[in-house]
Amino acid sequence: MYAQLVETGASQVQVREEMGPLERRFQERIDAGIKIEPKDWMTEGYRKTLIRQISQHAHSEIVGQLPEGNWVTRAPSLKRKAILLAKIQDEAGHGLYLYSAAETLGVSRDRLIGDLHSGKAKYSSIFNYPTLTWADIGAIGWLVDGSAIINQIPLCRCSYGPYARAMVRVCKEESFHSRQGYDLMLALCRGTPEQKQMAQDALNRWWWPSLMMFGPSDAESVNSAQSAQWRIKLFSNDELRQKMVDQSVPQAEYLGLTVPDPKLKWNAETGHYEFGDIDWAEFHNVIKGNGPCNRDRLRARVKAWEDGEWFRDGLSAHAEKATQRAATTAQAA
Ligand code: FAQ
Repeated sequence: MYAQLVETGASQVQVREEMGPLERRFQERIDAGIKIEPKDWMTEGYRKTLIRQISQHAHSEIVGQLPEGNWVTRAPSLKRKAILLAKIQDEAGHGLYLYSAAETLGVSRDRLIGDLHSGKAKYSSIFNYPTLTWADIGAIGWLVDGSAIINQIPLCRCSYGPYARAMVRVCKEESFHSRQGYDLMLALCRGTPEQKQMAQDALNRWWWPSLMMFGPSDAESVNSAQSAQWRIKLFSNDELRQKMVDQSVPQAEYLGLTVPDPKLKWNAETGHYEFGDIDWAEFHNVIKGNGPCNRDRLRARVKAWEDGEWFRDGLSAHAEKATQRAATTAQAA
């Protein structure tokens, strides 16, 4: 039996009264806070939504290495280089946990990677902006990893077990990433006037794209209502974006920097900052593939995949031989 779908603004959600017995039982488990595990029964919509979100998330981690990788050879000290290398390596690890979590839903990693390389799959808009100066590395840690943590802490409690568990470790590592970014910004802001200006310029360029990371406004978010019903999303895009603004503005003040938003204003009644309009045309343009670096990012990923083919083939041949050897030894015993 198919559940009836009902329009709720931009989204559609399943009406409980119209659910079949399996769907109802599934939703009741989610409502009771019981984690869904790979071998449990789940609706096709839930499976597809998770494959979409987890794979986009994995792609973001992998593509997200590229803007920072641009500065490994130019880090200003050995200490900063070691920190940056460790961070970029962590991002690769996050991608791997996430691809593994997606695979538990019955999709192959090769298909997911194929979708990224063909331009079919999305990844976070933020990684399509260039890293023009060393201060951009600080701004990414502070604002981009800071936003990633705000978005990902609730995901540690999401309904799908493998995704929730992967997020626990990811969030711990993101916390280190965010601190190193703020520490870098602090060093620049306590440095020469030119260094402080470099930090301000990075904040100017990364502020608005960081706010866009949280996705379209709630009114425009097509997936939110259903993902909230399935407890994949525990907070809305706008709620998380507001948390990011409320957290980052005092941090910018401490650095002595100005947030590039003339409409930014503290509202004592709501206890939140009010902020200006996001340029959604820019956001849509970037996710359509027309941001400043989209083409470069995909080209770099495809090249890395092609360059690594001989190594993957070698690993597969070695694994096959090891399996054959183990089978021969077992037969002989
Ligand atoms: N960029 O209906 P909604 C990181 C798409 S990891 C591109 O609201 P949903 C770590 C969305 O996919 C950063 N596309 O969608 C790091 C959907 O299109 P679709 C990644 C976006 O899924 C730091 C359409 O718009 N984090 O930074 C974006 O309910 C430093 C409608 O949107 C995650 O992936 C965007 N910003 O909510 C690494 C977290 N926003 O798929 C390296 C997990 C929206 O229907 C260095 N993901 N879209 O064709 C999520 O929480 C959610 O997927 C949202 C979007 C909140 C991103």
